[in-house]
Amino acid sequence: MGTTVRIIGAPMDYGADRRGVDMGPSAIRYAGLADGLERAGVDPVDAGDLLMPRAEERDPDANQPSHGNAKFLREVEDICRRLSDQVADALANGEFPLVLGGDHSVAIGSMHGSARDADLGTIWFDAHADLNTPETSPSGNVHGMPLAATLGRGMFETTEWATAPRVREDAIAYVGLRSIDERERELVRESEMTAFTMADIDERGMTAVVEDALDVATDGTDGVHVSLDLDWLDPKTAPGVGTPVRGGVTYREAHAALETVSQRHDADGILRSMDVVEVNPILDEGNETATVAAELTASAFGKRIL
Ligand code: B3U
Ligand code: MN
Ligand code: MN
Repeated sequence: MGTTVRIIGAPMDYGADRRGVDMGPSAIRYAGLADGLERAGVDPVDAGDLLMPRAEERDPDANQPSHGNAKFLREVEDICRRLSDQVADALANGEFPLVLGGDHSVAIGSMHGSARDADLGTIWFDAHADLNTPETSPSGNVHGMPLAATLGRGMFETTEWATAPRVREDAIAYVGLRSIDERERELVRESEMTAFTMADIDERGMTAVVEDALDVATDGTDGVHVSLDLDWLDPKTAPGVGTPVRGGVTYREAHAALETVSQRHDADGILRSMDVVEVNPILDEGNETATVAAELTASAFGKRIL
């Protein structure tokens, strides 16, 4: 029997300005996620989507002033609490939790659940650093803050639903950074995280960079969380995202990266949880971004050309 992968849909769009990312889970499923996973040799089980109220029915500023400019933080909290429970339940059942976003604020819940009973390493495939605090965020969008929330930075210091003490800061590796805000840059520099930028990928090649990222994420940890933000890819390959940044990862580099993760998993069983986020079907062209998301997920679970 192969690994059972529990697909958990988190159609969260409270963390981003542009509506439509709530349709991400449906689009990724429609693009053939389950088939791809089966062909990769794992058994997908679909847990459906977490229910969430429409953003229009909520007041984005209801949580102020306790959390500065962080919009919809009460709604994000409610969803992340439920998501954390689902991820922890899947792991307790011996299943692998695969979370489909939604915007990247869902990672707060998935990492919180994954790190309840394990010291967690993390690989963050993203154009952005997602380390803003409510104090530093230029947008107030929580999808630019998940790592700060998880690490308890700034106003998140007392946010017990978000902060996951067993997420090891020194075992977080960024891969593919190319858009960091002014004040966020200081936070990244001062942190214990390892940042591999697009410049590192240009210089050394994707496979070598991801091998190093895996070394960081597995050093002294019990397992690795992979967080895949589709804006990591170049907008020509993945146009259906809310905050595209040009100069991103190519289709082939992306597959090489996820295959490298999968090979390490085959050898050492390192993977523990994963999220696939920021697919926005409204902004997409012919469901291309969701298709790439489904394909890359299958690569992560071991789908090979031969
Ligand atoms: N750093 C900016 C933009 C951003 C972060 N994550 C995404 N966009 N997807 C911010 O709003 O924090
Ligand atoms: Mn992100
Ligand atoms: Mn991003």
